Amino acid sequence: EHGITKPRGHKVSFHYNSRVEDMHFGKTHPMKPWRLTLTKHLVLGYGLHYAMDTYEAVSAGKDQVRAFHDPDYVDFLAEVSPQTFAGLCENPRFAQHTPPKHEHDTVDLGPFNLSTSPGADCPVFDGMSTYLFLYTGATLAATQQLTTNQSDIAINWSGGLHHAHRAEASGFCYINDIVLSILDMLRVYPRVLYIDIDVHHGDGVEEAFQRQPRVMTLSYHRYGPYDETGHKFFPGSGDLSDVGLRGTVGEHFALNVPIPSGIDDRQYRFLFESVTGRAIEAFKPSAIVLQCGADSLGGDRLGQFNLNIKAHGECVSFVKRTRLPLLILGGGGYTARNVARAWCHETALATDNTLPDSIPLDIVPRPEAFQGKPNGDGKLYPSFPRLHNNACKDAELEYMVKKLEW
Ligand code: TV7
Ligand code: CA
Ligand code: ZN
Repeated sequence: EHGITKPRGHKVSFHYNSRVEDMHFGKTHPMKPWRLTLTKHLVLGYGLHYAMDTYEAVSAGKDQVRAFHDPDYVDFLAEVSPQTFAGLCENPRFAQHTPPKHEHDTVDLGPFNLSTSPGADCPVFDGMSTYLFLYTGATLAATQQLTTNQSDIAINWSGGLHHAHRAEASGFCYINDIVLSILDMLRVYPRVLYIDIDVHHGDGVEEAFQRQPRVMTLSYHRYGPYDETGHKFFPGSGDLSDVGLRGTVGEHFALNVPIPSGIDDRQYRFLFESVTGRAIEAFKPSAIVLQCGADSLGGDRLGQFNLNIKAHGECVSFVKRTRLPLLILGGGGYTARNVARAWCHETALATDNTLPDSIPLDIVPRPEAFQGKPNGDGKLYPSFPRLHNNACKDAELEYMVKKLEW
């Protein structure tokens, strides 16, 4: 008996393809797609799939991605792999997109800010094209589910990659699935509100719609110098005075809430509810896209906020209470088991379920999870380096033995 019930009065759809799990950005890179494996295991372990329609995502088409991205960039992303990268860099059509070299650069950057150097934010890795077009496909399917009135809430935890620009990868993001989704939504909804609770500024989405009064972007993020060297927290934009492109009709349709490190639940809840509430009142959106980056949680490897899962989830509940068509996306999140706990909890909130403190069903490891996969550097890494040794046991332990914080 799983105890999970279908939500009353609304329909939720869940979009996912397990093929995104096998990807490796590189051995020390903070972005770990297996956090999605963990999330899936918790969602299924709790039986939350009984409360939603689940869809296996298919890859987005190149034409769909061209709705926002530069056609050269789309071709490059579709063809690139560690094997083809050097050859593609020689092609003049792509070489013209190579940024000029800076003396302080620690890594060699190729076209579109992509790189095969270790330490790059946006590395070229094995299976990368598959990964990019799949997370985008999942977001577009989720979007279609909403625009055709087949779901009231649609979820894609593998999406939410808010830094990607028209012809440039940035901050672990290659295809901006959020921009593509909002462009689709604008065909049917008069106004779309984008809310971003990732600890980083949602710069790619803001920039894409800086002249568009039918889209309001609202990002909450860490902002300001973060160490003695004067370096700014990535990407360094999103000041309070940044309100959309001045002198255009888009002015005042971007909102930014810059926040110092260490913000706690109470302070964040106050900010989130007052600013978001007022934005909804004034803008009267017809649909909402919520990017739920989990790097705003306390203890995140990259983040500097101090939120508990409960407060993070309250953002989802607050937005859900508007009863507007809602697209829920993932994003950042670098302490994998906290990411999984948060997104599983938020899947429960979306479906009006309250999770018990223990997982009622056994989490069964898949046999293929034990097979390694060669990475871009030719080395063999285990597909799920921690899942079957630590992480899921951690999750089981933390859920079943220790009481949850909420
Ligand atoms: C949405 N922070 C994405 C957030 C993107 C943050 C950055 C790293 C990082 C990259 C690594 C790595 C890292 C421990 C952390 C100015 C730089 C400094 C590369 C080392 N370890 C999201 C992007 C951010 C790559 N980038 O919003 C390989 O940290 O600060 C920067 C830029 C230049 C490049 N160097 C970092 O959450 C999904 N990168 C280890 C290996
Ligand atoms: Ca943000
Ligand atoms: Zn982030």
